[in-house]
Amino acid sequence: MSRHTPGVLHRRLPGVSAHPGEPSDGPLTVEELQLAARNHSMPLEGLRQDTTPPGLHYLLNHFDIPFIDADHWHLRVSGAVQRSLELNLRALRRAPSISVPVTLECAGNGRSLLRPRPVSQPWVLEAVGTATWAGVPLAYLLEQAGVNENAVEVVFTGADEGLQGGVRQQYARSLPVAEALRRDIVLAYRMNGADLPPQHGYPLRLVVPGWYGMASVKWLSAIKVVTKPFEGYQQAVAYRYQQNADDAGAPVTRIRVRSLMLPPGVPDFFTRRRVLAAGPVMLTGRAWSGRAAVARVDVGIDGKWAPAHLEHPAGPFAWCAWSMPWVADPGEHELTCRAADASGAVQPLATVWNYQGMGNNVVQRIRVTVE
Ligand SMILES: Nc1nc2c(c(=O)[nH]1)N[C@H]1C(S)=C(S)[C@@H](COP(=O)(O)O)O[C@H]1N2
Ligand SMILES: [Mo]
Repeated sequence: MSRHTPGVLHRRLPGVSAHPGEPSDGPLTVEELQLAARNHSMPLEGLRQDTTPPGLHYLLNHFDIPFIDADHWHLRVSGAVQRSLELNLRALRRAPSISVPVTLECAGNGRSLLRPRPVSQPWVLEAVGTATWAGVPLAYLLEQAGVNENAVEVVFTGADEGLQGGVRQQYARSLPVAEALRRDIVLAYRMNGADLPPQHGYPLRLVVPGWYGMASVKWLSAIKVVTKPFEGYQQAVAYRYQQNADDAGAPVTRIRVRSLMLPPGVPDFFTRRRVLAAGPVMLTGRAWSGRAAVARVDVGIDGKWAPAHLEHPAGPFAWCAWSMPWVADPGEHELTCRAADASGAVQPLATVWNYQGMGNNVVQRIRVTVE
């Protein structure tokens, strides 16, 4: 290594490449297994509940969960503002508050279904959850600070730190100013009515309804209003729709429309294949989109589609329940569900590949044996 290392922030460790590896057709690696053991998805039976209990809500942490002493923690709001702010947890709890039901989904959900497989957190289809997040509206704090005319983005930095792509960093993401001023973005100190659990961002996290999960920065330590687009790793390198490693790609933003079905019957322990008794069964699930309201869900049984009944969601960015009765006849069946949103977007029937495995909202297929 050079003796003239410019500083720890952009130092690349010897032997660490910019990417975890090229997409692979090989078996799952030990590194993917290690990530899968640290981060978990929502068991599909979590689709039964409107609100996902914290232990069932999916989890994605890039680095270590920081240990934060809330008595000495504070949030700093600075940069291109009229007056910088510094607030502790008590001050935040005294500020006006809102409570927002939000479906969060990891942008990498569905990654393991791609061929070749982008090598990272190996999600299947369940990196999703819906919680009620309560705290201070971000817009309120930004208005208190007074955003300058020349501001373009707001950068959110978490207390967690590590290396990714050989780059030493604190987890950080930005939002355009206009987006940051939305009334429903919350600096949450409560999840489903309780303090945030450590793994979900204690004591304070950002929640950006409608955006894939990477925008909702946990363990928030600083908010900085900036006059140039933020170029941090999680903004400029990760979370891009790329065709190859050299493609600058387009930024990943809002959640694409998706639906999931609660698998009927009982699973086989190892294969998760379902076994179901013949006769009437109510097929149920949830559907969501961060771009527009869910407009319809169709359920496919052995390739034959019929519309499901939709219920109202708890909020504009919370999933909605759907159901469809089925009379299961003995034999092997394939069950599918497919949602469309009010923008006209519909889930693809086949995977659409990209280099980082982002936004794969392909339909779910469940094999069942009816006895
Ligand atoms: N500080 C910090 N915030 C973070 C992350 C992280 O690793 N560090 N992961 C992001 C990603 S990629 C996702 S999908 C969501 C996951 O939120 P959850 O674990 O509460 O479900 O948090 C986001 N916020
Ligand atoms: Mo994510």
